[in-house]
Formats: sequence, C-alpha cells, structure tokens
Amino acid sequence: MLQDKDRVFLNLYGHQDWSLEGARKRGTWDNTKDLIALGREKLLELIKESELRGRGGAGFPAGMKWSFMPKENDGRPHYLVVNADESEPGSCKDREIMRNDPHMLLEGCVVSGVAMGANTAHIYIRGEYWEPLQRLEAAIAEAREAGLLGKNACGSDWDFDIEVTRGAGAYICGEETALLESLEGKKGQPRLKPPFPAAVGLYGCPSTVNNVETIAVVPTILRRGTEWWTSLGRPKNTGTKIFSISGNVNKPCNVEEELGIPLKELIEKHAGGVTGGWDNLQAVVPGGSSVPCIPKPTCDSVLMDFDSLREAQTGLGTAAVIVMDKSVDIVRAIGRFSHFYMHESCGQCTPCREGTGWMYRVMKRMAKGQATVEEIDSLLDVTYQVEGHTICALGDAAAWPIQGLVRHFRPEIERRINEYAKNSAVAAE
Ligand code: L3W
Ligand code: SF4
Repeated sequence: MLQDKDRVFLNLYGHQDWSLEGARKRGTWDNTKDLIALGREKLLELIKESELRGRGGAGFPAGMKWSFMPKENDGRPHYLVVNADESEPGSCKDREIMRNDPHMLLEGCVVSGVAMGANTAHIYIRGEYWEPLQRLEAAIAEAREAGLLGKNACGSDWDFDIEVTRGAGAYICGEETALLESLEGKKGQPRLKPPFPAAVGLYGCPSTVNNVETIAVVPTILRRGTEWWTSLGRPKNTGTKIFSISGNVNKPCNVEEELGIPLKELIEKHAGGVTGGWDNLQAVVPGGSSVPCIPKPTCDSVLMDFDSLREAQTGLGTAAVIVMDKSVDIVRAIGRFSHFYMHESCGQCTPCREGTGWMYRVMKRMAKGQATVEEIDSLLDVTYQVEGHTICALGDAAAWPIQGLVRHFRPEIERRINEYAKNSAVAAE
C-alpha cells in the first residue's frame, strides 16, 4: 500500500487550494527553472530511466515516445499535445487532476516540452469538463502572470505557452490522431499510422500526444529522483497510478496507489469492499470498457499493473476498475459496452462500422437467450475479423470485451440460450 510520503497527487480530492498559491505550498513550480536547465537530452535520459509508461490506455514508455521527436531542426515547430478528452467509460481521474491541481499539469507541460523540443502545448479537454476547464484556464492565466509561462518561462531561456481547446463530445477524439484532426478544426476521424504524430502530427509538425496523468507526474519524478519512482511498483511497471473504482463497491472513489497492488487489496482498502462481501464478486473490468473482464478466481490474486494484467489476458488500460457483483447481468452489461462502441465508431472503416453494429445486435439477443449456441462461435469469429483490421484501436476495444465474456462466461450464455429454447418449446406446446 502506498505510503503518504510517496503520494504524488496531494490534492486529488480538492481539500486544499487548487490555485497557484496552494500549488506552490505543495511543491509545484518549485525551482522549475532547474528542471528546465537539465536540457533535452538529460530529461529524456531521466524519463527513460524512470520507466514511466503512458497513463492513457496503451502503457507505451513515455521516454521512448518522446525520443521519436526529431532532433534536427527543420524549421517546423514541435508540439506537446495533452489528451484530456477523458471519455473511457469508467475513467474519471484526469478530471480530478485538472479540477483540483491544474498547476501540476501546467508545470508538467513546461518540463516535458523541453524534453521534446516543444515551445507550445495544446491541451484538448473533454467538452463536458466545464469546471476543470475553468480551473485550467484560470491556472494558465495565473502562471502567465507569474512569469511561469510565456517568454523565458520560469526565468529560464525557454519560451513556452499553453493553449486549451474543448472537444465536442465524441469518444473517438480521445484517439490521438482523431484528436489532432479535431484540433485542426476538422471532423475527428483517426489517421492511418504510420506516419506517427512524432513525424507528422498537429498541422503536419512533429507532435507528441500524452495523457494528463503522464505529464502531471513528470516534475515530481524529476524532483524526487528516478530511484524513488522505480522503487515503487515493479520493474517496467513503476510508480504510482490513479485508479477510478466504480460499480458494485461500497465506496466508489479515485485513489492513487502503487502499481502492482493486488486488485483485492485495492478494492477492500479503498473502495469499502464489494457490495455483499468479496464472495459476492462476479467479475471486474480492470481498465475501462476497452479491456476484457476477469472472473472472480482471477480477481482473487491478480496484481494491478500493465504486465500482470496482460498475463491475465486483459489490460490496465486507464485503470478504471469496474466492479460487478453477482446481481449484475454480465451478458447485458458487456452488451451495453457493445452499444457504446457502435455509437462511437466514426464509421470510416468497414470492419468497425459494420462489425460494431453486428456485435451489438447479437449481444442484445444473447442477453435474452434469443440466439443459438452456434452463434457464440460466429460472434467470436466476427470479433477476430474486426480485431487488428481497422484504422484505430476502437475496433479492438469493441472486440476485446466480448472475447473476455465468452472466454470466462460461455456456460452462462449457453444456459440462457438453452433456457429460452426450452421455454419457447413449452409455450409452443
Ligand atoms: C512513433 C512508433 N510513435 C507507437 C506511439 C503512438 C501512441 C503510443 C501508443 O491507444 C489505447 C487503445 C484504447 N513510432 C510508435 C509510436 N507509437 N509506436 O505510442 O500507441 P498505441 O497504438 O499502442 O496506442 P493508442 O493508439 O494511443 C490507446 C485504450 O488505450 N484505452 C482507451 C483509452 C481512452 C482514453 C480516453 O478516455 N481519453 O485514453 C483503454 O484501454 O482502446 O488501445 O502515442 O503514436 N513506431
Ligand atoms: Fe473509425 Fe472504427 Fe475505423 Fe477507428 S476503427 S477509424 S473508430 S471506423
């Protein structure tokens, strides 16, 4: 369990002052000039050494991503783009960072910007996040006024400023290239990769897209040292993470914990346990709606980090932990995810556009038992046709929860189908 001295987010719950004065008391903007003075190469080296992995879903090593930005100056500006379009069902952590400690994100932008040769950050914030937006904008104004942003930011020789843009309610704009399109004022549709944003990003310029939490932790890692950060968690799964715990728990919450904490401990220590007790647990979706669920026997011992969850055939995703007790109709619940992906598909590639609708319609029938047992395998087959055959990961995200459901709950699906068939036969007699 994370000790208080190792906590990074000191105002996650908004009990203290979120403004510049409060942020400074918590250590934010403390000698940022010295961090900037470390310079691009050293900052890159340190973030690689920290093994910090992206907090937005993919868990890609941040230092490696930053190192893809071109070193030579070809005249194009470099951009840091912060993905604050938090829309993953179950995820509500970035909202709390921006609402309760916006200066952590701003300072993170300045320092990370140096490491990628960027003088500008664009924060793309979910349109519905009204209060976080107000706080962010107020914090940016405070930082400009205090000389922390702008020309010679923080009294350094580095110019840096931040722009905020609101999204308009499309989940797909959380996909990094759709986000870039939307920032450019176009319809938010994912681009083919490669080229990756580091080569051709915002307005055709080198860009790095990172999640809010990833950027917000950077100054603390640098101040406290990479050894401290890597002493938390497990190798390649280092540091702390904010988990959003929702569903059938007694006390839903956001909580910062050490990566690698056992799922059971996470739920029992911080979320007041599963409703009706641990034995009443049916399944958990450990990383937001895009990852497969895991059944109780797996939940008994699984560790909450990128690699442990991958071994358990699921993922950490955004660390949005959705808990389902035995009262939940799990087939219907996963079918609800299918509806979400059908609704949010941008429609530009056929397997996703057609497949998400097809999957939802079958899931809807299966939830009622109105299917045949053979259809379970055809449904699986469709998920394999969609997975890996689309422009962006939304297709995968639509396929994986269904694969997880069939992997762990096939007997329940079959039971419903058989029961429905039996009842229909009785009714027909
Ligand atoms: C240069 C290469 N750059 C990879 C970069 C790439 C990206 C990052 C990771 O999806 C997942 C998705 C959701 N040269 C590179 C390279 N990069 N190879 O590294 O890339 P990738 O493709 O693994 O992931 P992604 O497209 O960023 C993210 C899942 O997260 N998810 C959803 C999260 C939702 C939110 C939200 O609500 N805002 O974040 C949750 O699990 O399904 O699989 O930057 O450019 N050779
Ligand atoms: Fe659009 Fe779906 Fe294709 Fe992604 S996978 S580009 S959301 S149609």
